[in-house]
Amino acid sequence: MRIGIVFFIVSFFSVCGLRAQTMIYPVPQEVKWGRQMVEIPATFQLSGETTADAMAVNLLKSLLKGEKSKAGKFIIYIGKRGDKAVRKYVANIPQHPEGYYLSVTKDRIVLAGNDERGTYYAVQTLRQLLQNPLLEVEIKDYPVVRFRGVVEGFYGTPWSHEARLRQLAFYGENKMNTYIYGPKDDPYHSCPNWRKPYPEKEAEQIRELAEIARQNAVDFVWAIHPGQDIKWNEEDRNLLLAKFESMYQLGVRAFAVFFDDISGEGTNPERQADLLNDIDNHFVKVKGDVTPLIMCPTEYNKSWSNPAKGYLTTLGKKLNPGIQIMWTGDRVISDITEAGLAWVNEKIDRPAYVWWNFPVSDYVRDHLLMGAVYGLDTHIGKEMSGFVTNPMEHAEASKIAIFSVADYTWNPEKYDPQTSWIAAVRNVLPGDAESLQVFVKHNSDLGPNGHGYRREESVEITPAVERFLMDYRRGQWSSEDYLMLMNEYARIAEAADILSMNQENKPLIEEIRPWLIQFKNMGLSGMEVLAMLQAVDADDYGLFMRKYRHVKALQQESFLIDQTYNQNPYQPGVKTGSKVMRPLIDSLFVLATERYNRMHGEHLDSKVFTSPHRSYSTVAQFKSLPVSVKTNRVVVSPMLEVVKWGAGEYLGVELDKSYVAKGVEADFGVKESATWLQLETSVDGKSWTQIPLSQQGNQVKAELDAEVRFVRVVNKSDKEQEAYLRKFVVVL
Ligand code: V0N
Repeated sequence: MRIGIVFFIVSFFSVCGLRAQTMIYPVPQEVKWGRQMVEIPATFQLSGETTADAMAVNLLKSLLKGEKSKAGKFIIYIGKRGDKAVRKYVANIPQHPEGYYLSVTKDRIVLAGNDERGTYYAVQTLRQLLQNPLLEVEIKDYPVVRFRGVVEGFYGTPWSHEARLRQLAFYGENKMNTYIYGPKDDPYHSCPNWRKPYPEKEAEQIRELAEIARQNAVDFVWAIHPGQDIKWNEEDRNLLLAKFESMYQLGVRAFAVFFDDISGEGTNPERQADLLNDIDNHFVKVKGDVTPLIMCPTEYNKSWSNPAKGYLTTLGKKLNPGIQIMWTGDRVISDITEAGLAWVNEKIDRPAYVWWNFPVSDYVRDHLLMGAVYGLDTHIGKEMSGFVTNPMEHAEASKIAIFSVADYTWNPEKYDPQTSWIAAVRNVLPGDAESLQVFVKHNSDLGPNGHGYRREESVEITPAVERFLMDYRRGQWSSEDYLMLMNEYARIAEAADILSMNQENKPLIEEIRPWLIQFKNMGLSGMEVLAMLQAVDADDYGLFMRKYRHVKALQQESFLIDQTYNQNPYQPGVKTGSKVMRPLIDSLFVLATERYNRMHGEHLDSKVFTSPHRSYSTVAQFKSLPVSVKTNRVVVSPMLEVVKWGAGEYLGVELDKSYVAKGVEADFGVKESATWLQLETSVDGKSWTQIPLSQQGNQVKAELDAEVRFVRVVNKSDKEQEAYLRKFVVVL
């Protein structure tokens, strides 16, 4: 074949290959690839650097290796609409806020923004193009959703200052323009200290965050959470304005007021609206350089809204038009749908500013939520004014979801959950993307939880898992399924070790290390349980006993890991592969052991080792509450949500055998719980002994000095009670 054709074919496929590699995220609105490779020469001209956005110019210079020179043939034009340097290209710039035109040809690069942020985003796109050999390209791009980013709004340990600095750089790279600072457990954000200025150290950190945000084209929004104890008077209004003023002095130019998760007078919508309009009229509008005020309503999701009361319509009618109203969807944790937005937008008389409670995990703290971002309608970009994701307390691990939220909010119509997820993994850990992909596949579901929100997990291997389990129960299995499962568990064990040694993103590895330890245990356990099956099938007693003992030891190790790490007071412990891969191991262990016992008349214990004690209840919300052991205390995991405790219903603990217990300590979040609660103990679960409870504030306790195996609290009143499960401990 003539060499010319060969060359053409080779270059054609290499160009396609390049395009696939140089996928740009967020996915741009319009990309036209050329055929020619482009080489930026050692010397080039830079036109517009004195008038273009300083951040954009700084970023551009950091990307270029060669030298600026007047004599350079190759010219780089940078500027925004109206700047002389890009005058010739202004017709190509999209007429959208933060839009830009980027073109790369053999003798020039044009970076033309519709505004300063657009210019900055053009350079961020060029940064991605330069990660591969440069091809001719013409891009016209802009974001569909106006405010895009993250709300640090979770319960639990707030992110560290260093983690926040890394986040801001990540948002700049992914064209997110909003970071809302609102950690529920920061006392200067919420009550009691929202009225007080930050102490010196924290103030300096806020100042630095506001500055670094600006350098990454991110609005640093400082949120205040005054609702739980605010008084609707002049004094508190002035204190709030003074706090905003002190934040303004620290460089903050964007503000929010949250009224979520409060009770009492602070929930009054008329008062809320008056306060916000005051802030808008006497602070935001007066300053002139502050972005639109954001508020989070008390009724922040449809399931909590009572249209008859007119809370949302009151806000919609009274709040100044420019004020943004946040919304989590049809429920606290919810997909974001066209119908759901239509419902709320009509009531608040403006496009909602979405607060998406994913991947936040403060109600399932033993799980990592690193799965794909999905459940977001792709045709509603214009129905929302903003979209911020509420992440996990694990900042680096949250980047998987944050990356895809950036992708979705920039260009919802072109968003694809799977490709975005894979790109997110590659972006967060380029060096070990394959191992991280294995890890996130099996760390995405939440397990059973009070919100009933679930996620896909272990999707590709699930058909083989279900087929194999069904076959094995019938007494046979297919060897290709067996090998597929063995291989998946091997991949899990490999990934755990490879990731734990990764040096590329150490903060990420430190965050997920407990889950890596548990992941390794699971990989090994899966391989060894499958080996157990093989030994039963081969009727090899010696081999079976070896594997059986090893799996039992691994089960105890897994329990120990779960008891040792991440011991928060709500969902302590470390769960991984909890939807598919761990349950399969437990099922196969029981089936293989029982089959072995039948074949050999043995009585090996086929129970999977987990917590020696368990909780049980007739209250729906108390179903399968985790129980953990802390030295001599048997602790039922607390819950955030308010609980409806029906008459006669009970919450109990069953110990693995009877003990002489010392006492019970509890807190049900209300002062008079001892009047309607009855404490009972039993050895056999049939005859019960009533035990007097003493109450001090919300704390109730009882002394015991008796043989017990069951301990329960019963609602002995004749009506449903409201309470919170703050603490329920049996002291042995
Ligand atoms: C859950 C649950 N929300 C909170 C926090 C938290 C998130 O991170 O942001 C998810 O757990 C508030 C929120 N604001 C828009 O979403 C609130 C809850 C349920 C019942 C309650 C109290 C809190 F009684």
